[in-house]
Amino acid sequence: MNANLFALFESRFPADRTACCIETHDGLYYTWDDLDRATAKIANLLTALTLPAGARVAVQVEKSVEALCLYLATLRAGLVYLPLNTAYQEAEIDYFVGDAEPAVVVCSSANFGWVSKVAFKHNTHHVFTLDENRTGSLLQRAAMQPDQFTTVARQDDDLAAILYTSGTTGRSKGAMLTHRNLASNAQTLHEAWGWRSDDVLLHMLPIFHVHGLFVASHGALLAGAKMIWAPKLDMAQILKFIPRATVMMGVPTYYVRMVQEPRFDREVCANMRLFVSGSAPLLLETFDAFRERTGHTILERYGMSETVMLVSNPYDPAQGERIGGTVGLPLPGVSVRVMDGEGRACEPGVIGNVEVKGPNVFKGYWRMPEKTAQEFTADGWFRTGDVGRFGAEVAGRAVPDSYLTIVGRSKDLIISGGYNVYPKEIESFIDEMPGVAESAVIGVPHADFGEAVVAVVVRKPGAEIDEAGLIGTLKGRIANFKVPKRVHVVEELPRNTMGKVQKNVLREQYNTL
Ligand code: MLC
Ligand code: AMP
Repeated sequence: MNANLFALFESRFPADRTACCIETHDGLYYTWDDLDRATAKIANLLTALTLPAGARVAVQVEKSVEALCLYLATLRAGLVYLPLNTAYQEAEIDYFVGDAEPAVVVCSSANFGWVSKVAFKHNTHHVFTLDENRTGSLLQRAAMQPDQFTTVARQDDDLAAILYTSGTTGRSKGAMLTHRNLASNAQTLHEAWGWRSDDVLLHMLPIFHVHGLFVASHGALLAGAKMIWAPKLDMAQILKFIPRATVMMGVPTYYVRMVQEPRFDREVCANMRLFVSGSAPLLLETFDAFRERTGHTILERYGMSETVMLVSNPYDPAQGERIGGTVGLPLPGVSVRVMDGEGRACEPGVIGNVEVKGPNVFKGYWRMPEKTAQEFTADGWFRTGDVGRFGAEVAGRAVPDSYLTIVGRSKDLIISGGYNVYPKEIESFIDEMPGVAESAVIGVPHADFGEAVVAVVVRKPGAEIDEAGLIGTLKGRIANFKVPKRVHVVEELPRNTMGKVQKNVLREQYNTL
């Protein structure tokens, strides 16, 4: 059997391929036949480049149906997909391209000038453009290719995608995901969340991270269900399309904004079957407010780039209640344990490190065998870097011992609006700036983004540091969501007796924006 993930999707295409597969926010309709032909053409183009096995296709483009087709075509051609956040700037892209050495880079035509320079510098000779209005050299070249393609045979363990996740040391790591990782997780979620062929997914997430690219798109593709495709979070479009949708997924900021919208009520979401939240903690107050407003109980789940989805609140009430503040039960086939500092399993109610195992757990970090080895225990469990507990209680309510609650992170990580920001990376950019002696970057509570990035900066003797100037410089260098919303200039950073910066002290001191 062909383990290629695309072969699995193909096997689930509906019998009527003239049915609508994707409807866009601006009124275009793509049938399942269209999806088949478009992916075949791009797969033929990629194949014609005669790339070596395992070649990477790095993509930084705005969201479009054609961008999804490029992802699917890469799978279909047996190559490895490497999605990149559109907010990344030159220094960030330079690192990813240098590290991953992709054979092909696809970018927007607006960025072609600098992206192609970066690509050529790293010996990537195939650079195509793709824009959200269905133009660019990729589609021009693909248009000349045949519209049939036999999906390339892949083994379970072959790479399907590499997802870069920032590292605690400041260097991003490429998480290598195999066809089996993605296929097993998609099938598990298909069952667990009761996907149906008559579902309609309102797809409003970006497609360069796990949540939008895998969890949401794979769900609809595997069910042979239709998607309504919108470029980004937009309340007007939610109000327009949700009456026809049955499933929607979002990071917590999506739900915060929905409950703030007075017109978002029971009536507009009467047709909905399932709202899923993940990528960051959903506040209990948002969970409660959403239920009160709409009558729907958000299903919160927990996962990460290295593992796809791990734990989910139940879909089916017969399997249990959705409990706000918890992330639910380990998904079928996924094992989760909470361990103390000595490598012993914690009793229910006791907080410890979350470790996981299963067919969904990645193959390792790209070209970082030591880092990979460090992140796995001797008995083969992956250390998530998240801290949690089974059971106990949330907001005074008893939680069954089978339910996991994420209470924090052992990794120094900020999650802002569902995007990960590693303080170390931002600190290294700030520390290079003139007048800066050192810095500490922390996350503070933020009503919209959950957490916001704040920098505490020590100036060199006699130097002046201007908050707006520092923020302005950073905006030109790193992705906008990583830029601190505030900069506090101080004389020195609080340190413990070991000389380590006490970020908890800073978080208390600067806990509002
Ligand atoms: C935008 N801005 C942010 C931000 N997003 N600041 C902090 N954190 C964020 N996440 C800033 C911009 O820099 C800009 O500032 C201003 O907000 C307006 O930008 P925008 O693009 O118009 O914002 P908006 O469209 O409102 O975007 C917010 C958002 C977006 C929440 C819709 O961030 C988003 O789509 N997040 C989803 C992330 C996601 O898909 N995560 C899944 C990861 S997978 P300025 O100053 O420049 O004007 C994963 C695994 C798992 O974690 O379990 O799923
Ligand atoms: P990423 O590296 O972008 O894949 O982010 C994964 C991280 O997001 C996890 O390790 C968690 O810290 C966090 N995360 C994902 N889902 C949840 C959730 N439902 N609750 C709390 N944290 C979450």
